[in-house]
Amino acid sequence: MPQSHVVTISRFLVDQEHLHPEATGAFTSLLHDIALAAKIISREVTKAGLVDILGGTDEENVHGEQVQKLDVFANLAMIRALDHTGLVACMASEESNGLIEIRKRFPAGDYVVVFDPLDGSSNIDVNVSIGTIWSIHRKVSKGERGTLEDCLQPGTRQVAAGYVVYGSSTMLVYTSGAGVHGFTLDPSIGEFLLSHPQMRIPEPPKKVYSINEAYYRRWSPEQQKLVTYLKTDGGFGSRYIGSFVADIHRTLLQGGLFMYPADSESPKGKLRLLYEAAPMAMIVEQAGGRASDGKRRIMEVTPESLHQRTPTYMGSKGFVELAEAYLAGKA
Ligand code: AHM
Ligand code: MG
Repeated sequence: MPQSHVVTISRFLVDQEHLHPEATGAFTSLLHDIALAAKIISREVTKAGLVDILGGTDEENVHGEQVQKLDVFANLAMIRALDHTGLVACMASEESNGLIEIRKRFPAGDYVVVFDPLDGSSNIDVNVSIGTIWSIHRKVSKGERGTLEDCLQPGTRQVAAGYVVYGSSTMLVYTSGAGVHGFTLDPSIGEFLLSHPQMRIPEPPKKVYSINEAYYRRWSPEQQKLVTYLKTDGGFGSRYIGSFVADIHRTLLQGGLFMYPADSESPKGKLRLLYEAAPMAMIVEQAGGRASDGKRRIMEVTPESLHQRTPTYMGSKGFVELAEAYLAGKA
């Protein structure tokens, strides 16, 4: 690629900012900080296989440092990249039970960041792709510091959402409501480079469904009927990585239908609304797809608690609508 065509994430964010004369630069700076955390987590993820050589969790490594579990490390990397910036009012994370307040010695800002620092962590030990998911809201409460109310906003109020997939390469994909853009990390220069501008789920999509089919017996008769149709008369193929970020990334690039339904043991499914489903819903919709809990847009659901779960159906619009029709008993 000629040098003039290389667009770093920094340049891209600044160019986007210039499209909004009212912008203060705070939002650009926030995305920058998240990209930095992603690079730090990525570096650590690529070293994961060396843990047994360098020392395991709760042990000291060869440098005399305590080795942390990767998900704990990722959580701290996100918090540390954001808490001192004066841009963030409060945060919430899959790894932290309650609200993450900004420490008193740092100023608080106008944005709220919620995240799953390392999703799919059961895949770490087998060297399969994992990811980070994040979402940004504007603070709505009146006080100086953020509150629970600021975190518990519906997906429609997100000002940006994104994910990082640590795969054969590390990619950062984000939307701020004007399309979805993907950047690939060039580890030799430590920069995310624009590789996938204006991502759209392809039409016609690849006919692929993605679900943990081992739970078949726990599903509703409607869910069973849907999957039976997809793999017989529907003519669909199947792919399931078991890493939400990686499964959605494939769905964005190729099309398909990702499902994590409710079942008799998990009446609300497994995935978390606030920092897993809602950010991915914004990205999928921005890429021309649909994201539903089986009945309604995930984006329109107001969370009642930080770690609330939701059934999840995402991907090519027509496929998600087909799933909704089956679940409503209309197909
Ligand atoms: P985690 O947050 O504990 O990592 O769990 C979330 C992961 C998702 O990445 C993935 O879609 C799902 O769990 C897979 O679950 P299952 O093993 O039940 O199919
Ligand atoms: Mg998770």
